[in-house]
Amino acid sequence: MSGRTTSEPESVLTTDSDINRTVSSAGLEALRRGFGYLHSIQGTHGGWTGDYDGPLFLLPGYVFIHHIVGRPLSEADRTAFIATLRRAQTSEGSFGLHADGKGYLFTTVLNYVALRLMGVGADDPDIRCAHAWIHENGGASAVPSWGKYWLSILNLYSWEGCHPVPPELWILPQALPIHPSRFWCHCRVVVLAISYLYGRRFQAHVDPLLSSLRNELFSEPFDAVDWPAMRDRVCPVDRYFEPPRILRTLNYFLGIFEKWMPGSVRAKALKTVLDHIKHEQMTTDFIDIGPVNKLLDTLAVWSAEPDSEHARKALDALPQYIFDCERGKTMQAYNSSELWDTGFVALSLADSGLAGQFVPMARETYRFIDENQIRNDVDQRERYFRDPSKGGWPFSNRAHGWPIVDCTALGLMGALALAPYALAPMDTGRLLEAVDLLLFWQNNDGGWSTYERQRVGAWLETLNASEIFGNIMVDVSQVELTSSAIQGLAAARSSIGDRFKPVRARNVDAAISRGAQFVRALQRPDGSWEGNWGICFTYGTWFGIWGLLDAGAAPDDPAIVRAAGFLRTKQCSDGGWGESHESCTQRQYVQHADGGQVVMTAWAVLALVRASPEQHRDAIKAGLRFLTERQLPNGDWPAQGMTGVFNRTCMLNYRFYRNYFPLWALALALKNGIA
Ligand code: LAN
Repeated sequence: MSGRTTSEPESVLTTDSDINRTVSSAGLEALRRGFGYLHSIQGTHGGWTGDYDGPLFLLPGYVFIHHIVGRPLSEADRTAFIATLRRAQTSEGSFGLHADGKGYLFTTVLNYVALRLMGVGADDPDIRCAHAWIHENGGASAVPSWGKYWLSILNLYSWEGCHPVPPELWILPQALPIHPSRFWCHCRVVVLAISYLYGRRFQAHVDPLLSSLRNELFSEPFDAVDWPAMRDRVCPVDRYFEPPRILRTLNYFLGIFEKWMPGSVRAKALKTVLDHIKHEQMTTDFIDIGPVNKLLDTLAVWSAEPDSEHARKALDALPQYIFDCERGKTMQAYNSSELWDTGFVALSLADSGLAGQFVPMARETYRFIDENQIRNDVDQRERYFRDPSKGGWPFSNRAHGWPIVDCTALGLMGALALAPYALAPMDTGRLLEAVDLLLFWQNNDGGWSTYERQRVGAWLETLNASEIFGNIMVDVSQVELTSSAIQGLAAARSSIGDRFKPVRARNVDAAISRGAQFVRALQRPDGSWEGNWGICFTYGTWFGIWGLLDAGAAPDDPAIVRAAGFLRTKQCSDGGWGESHESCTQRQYVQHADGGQVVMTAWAVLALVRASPEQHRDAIKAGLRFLTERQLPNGDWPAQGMTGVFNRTCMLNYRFYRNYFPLWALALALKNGIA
């Protein structure tokens, strides 16, 4: 971590090395300005809080709940939400699945209903435009299943039009491979909540506004809709894939089963499901793992016990998902991305060698990481299908409580990197807990998944009934998670390896090399890796390269050479790298229409600078120039396209990616004598 902190003398440029020196002082200046900016917006808790936004199917649910339970939105929220939604509407009247996407029937219907419930009239021009688009696309009866569930809850659809989601799934023997405890946790908790609402056929009371919406949304009269025939009808624009035959067969049998389900079994299953929902709420301080189950769980508990203290707490916690973003006030995709952002600030600051000039910032950053490590497993964790949590780090904050593989690796690396600036450094024992948790999470194939060890084969993905998302059923091993775990374990080995017991030392070595094998096996023939959570091949390839290097691969390892070669072919003429979010959905590299993007340029430079600074010197320099030229006078960078993704189709805006990734790229380049 020895950055160059002396200021460079100004001189007349005569030789190449003079040019390098001047550029490098520009690089250093960009770093100082960039960290200065981050320092100016650091929170009092030591972390960074910003937009974590993108999906357009969240705010409607928030509005629906307030309508259903009769808690009016504040006037300020109502006005702000309406403005945000109007801004999100496309010129043709539709709403995308996410803020940068093409119109979907799903989100157009949900946002239409939300606007109407917030008091926008049927004759409003934006509403009329959305109304026309809905009807041009077949009317609301053809919304995908998630839309069908929401509309049924609002009593704007019939549960008869939905494929069954029986709560009895939860009382099946746990050993069965299709037991929902084996699903990816995000899918599992959404299925949990829907199965409750479906199982008791919860519906809102029809008021005059809902009754009018029944007339507005469908092409035929509401009472004439053939609901069972709608179960498989999905607007083609929204569909991400055709349902496989096995799923259609399963749905058929579930339909029969639903008709014959004895009331006593249903009652027992509903009781179990409600108990699981409450456990999820209590172990997350009523935040819940994500925005969708937060909404549905709140409604489920309210439907069961509207006047309870528990239901009140769940309702009171809803605003934790609301944030005033660059796009307007809206519901976020998580309760925040604070730990994730703070962890990357920690690493980039440490690598810049400038932490000594930003001591209060470094100290507070460390404090946030320290205070947000998860200190305990959840109560009765096995009964509620939970992995251990102790020693892990979450994506947002400790109150949220769900640890994640790469967030744990990042928290661990951040704590190690900034330890010299800590007022009270963490106990090594706590860092070793993180190491052990990472070891626990490794899958049999040598890779790591997102939140949990993989619990069922990838074949279960064929039962993905979402219609609009890919990869939701099974938490399989992935390049980003595997690379992060390798990086975290390798960092721990080199900083606190002397505190490892012999067995832990052996396990860490073995885990890293098995992880590297997994990463190698995942590399595509063109040298790239496909990312799952950032866009897309640029992000995945950065992780692939770093994972292999941290596992001990040499820069001339053929896998590294091929990966760097892939990135080199994607550099734009402006010196930057720019990949479109279409890559994630199409699963092949798509160039961004606007040329270089700050965030992807930073990822590519980060990858190349460690792959081989000498060999890629010119490409790196062009990338750095692209970055420094675009930095704003206040040290920030301008907002550009979406940088994150989930489940292949839905994009996200990680607000601070445009800050710490360029800074980190500059820092590592300077450290390697380029800039
Ligand atoms: C996230 C956010 C963080 C993200 C990383 C840590 C960056 C990643 O490396 C692993 C996966 C993870 C934890 C992740 C998984 C899916 C999430 C939770 C999200 C993208 C945020 C929102 C998304 C969640 C599924 C959205 C709710 C919508 C549903 C379809 C249920």
